[in-house]
Amino acid sequence: MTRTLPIILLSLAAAFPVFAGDDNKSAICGEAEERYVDLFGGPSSEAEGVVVVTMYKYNFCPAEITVPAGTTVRWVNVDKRTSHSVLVKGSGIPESDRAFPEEVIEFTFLEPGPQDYLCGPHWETQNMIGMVTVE
Ligand SMILES: [Cu+2]
Repeated sequence: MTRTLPIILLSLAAAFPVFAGDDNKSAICGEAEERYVDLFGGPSSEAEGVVVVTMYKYNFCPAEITVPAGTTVRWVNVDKRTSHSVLVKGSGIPESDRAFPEEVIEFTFLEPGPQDYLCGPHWETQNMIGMVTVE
């Protein structure tokens, strides 16, 4: 019996990416950036007038950013099939519509301070949450 335990643990880790370590998360975000470049023809850091956060495999990439007040964040869904939303907690703005693959959601951050946000369909089951610190 005990010999099968490591296999069970491995398959649990595969089934629940929420338990994935930081290494796995940065690999996912690396993949997300590759998807972004394929779809939009250049790196996400070169998007004009906005700061891009990709949404991929139940992660926001990067999950935490710091921006000056007045910055528009553009969340870009680079997944192949999954749709995501953005809800900026405490903003008084309702949850966004779902963004399907290659669609975007934008939000302009005016209030200084840390602002938590989440993906409506995935924050609970996949821990899909992020934070924007506004300076
Ligand atoms: Cu999501």
